[in-house]
Amino acid sequence: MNERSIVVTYREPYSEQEALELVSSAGYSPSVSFKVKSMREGKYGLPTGKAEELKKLTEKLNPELVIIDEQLSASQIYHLSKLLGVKTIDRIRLILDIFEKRAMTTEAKLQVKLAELQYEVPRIRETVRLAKMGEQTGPMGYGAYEVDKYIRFLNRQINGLRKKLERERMRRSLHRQKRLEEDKFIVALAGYTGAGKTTLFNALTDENKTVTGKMFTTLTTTIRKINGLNNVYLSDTVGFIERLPHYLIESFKSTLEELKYSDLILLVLDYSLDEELFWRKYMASLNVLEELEVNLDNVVAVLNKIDQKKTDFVFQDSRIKDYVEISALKGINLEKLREIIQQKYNEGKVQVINTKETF
Ligand SMILES: Nc1nc2c(ncn2[C@@H]2O[C@H](COP(=O)(O)OP(=O)(O)OP(=O)(O)O)[C@@H](O)[C@H]2O)c(=O)[nH]1
Ligand SMILES: [Mg+2]
Repeated sequence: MNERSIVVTYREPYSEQEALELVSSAGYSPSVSFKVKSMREGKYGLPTGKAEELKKLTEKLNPELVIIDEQLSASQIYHLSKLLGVKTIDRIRLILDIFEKRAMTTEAKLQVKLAELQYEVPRIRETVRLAKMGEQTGPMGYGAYEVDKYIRFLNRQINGLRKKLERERMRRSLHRQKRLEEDKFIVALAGYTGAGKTTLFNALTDENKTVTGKMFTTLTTTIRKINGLNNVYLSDTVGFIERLPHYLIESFKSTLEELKYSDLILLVLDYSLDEELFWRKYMASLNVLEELEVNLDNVVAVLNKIDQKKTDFVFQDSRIKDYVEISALKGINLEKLREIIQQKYNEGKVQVINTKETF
């Protein structure tokens, strides 16, 4: 796929940069950005004046696709694409496009399919309703039977996928149970997409998993033993992003639950970012962890990419007390990280013994 596109983004440089990265990760390129202050209002999502301006730009550039870097309602997408006369997609569809490209395992494919159906169903209904209103061909109910039938079919698919994923969840929980019985200590990597989780995973396990500059390179979970530490295993999984809709987290729950049930979480953060963007991504990551009901006492902040650190702000947050600065790529401070993991493992063991004594 190689489409010429216009991407509508918020004005802040980091929003534009992330939007362009998403667009390129989805395989759409090259794109022209069109900046706006607001994308969550009115008929088009954009203020009417801006929508008109965008229409002029669209006429001039004749792109194949317009991407709105925000979640729009079905009716906003409908009205905007009608106004522009080109295919128009929103941020969620864009992220789903990337996920669809990356999904390699059966589980990841099921998860992406579920998220897509949950995205599409309310939109199909709304789009059909609006199209009918516009056409004015007889009563509103015309064709409603077919649409209802189709939506019922999609809902059955959703239920089927949920059941399959539930079985996958059970399978995972059996594995977890086994690991628990074998006294294995599970360390999970979490963090924003592109923070360097897989690079760190490879460095600590001698694996050779794919690392790219593209977003959402990893969608599935892999677990491997950490070198040089007995009984300690590391899991790498899907990255986070800002403004992630709830149902996307919901459909990836069986994968993301690895975080909830791990003994220790390494929250990998890109410490080379400027301060504002660093905290933004940190907050987005904390939101996901909170949504998964992770206990923040079990989280260590791993401040990655110190080889590239440009500004001298320091990490400090009362919610996460333990932290370590590393470079996964250059192998800086990895020994220190191993020591922290070992120490947490020892503490964990003590806790287990105590609990056993108490009961
Ligand atoms: N300079 C520098 N770059 C790094 C470091 N660690 C990772 N990177 C780069 O950051 C980019 C993203 O790395 P990944 O390991 O794929 O990131 P990820 O967190 O697994 O990303 P997702 O799988 O998309 O969630 C790659 O280009 C890496 O080479 C580091 O310590 N220093
Ligand atoms: Mg990765």
